Amino acid sequence: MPRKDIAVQPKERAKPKLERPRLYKVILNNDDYTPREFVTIVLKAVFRMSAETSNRVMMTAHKFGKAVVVVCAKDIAETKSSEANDLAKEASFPLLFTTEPEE
Ligand code: TYC
Repeated sequence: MPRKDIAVQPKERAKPKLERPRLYKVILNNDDYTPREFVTIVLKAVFRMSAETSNRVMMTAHKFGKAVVVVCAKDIAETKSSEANDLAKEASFPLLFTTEPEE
């Protein structure tokens, strides 16, 4: 039989809820010099995009100034972005990928 003289306290949460780690966007920035084909080559090689997707993302940056390439964990965003920037540097193009936290 449950005792009526003892107030039962709700159990403290054993596992405090963890904040989800913030996600990061990799941004493709437009410039006037990098050939369109080179941009799509980098998108396919580094971000494993299909020809169709890489062309769509490249054209978005070309028309609007920038395009979101991928949203992922910070370390992956930074690694992919530097890999892509390294390819651009090797080829002496000013193509630039940047990362920023998602709102
Ligand atoms: N604007 C470049 C050109 O006309 C092509 C380009 C597209 C460059 C997207 C960068 O992120 C970029 N050759």
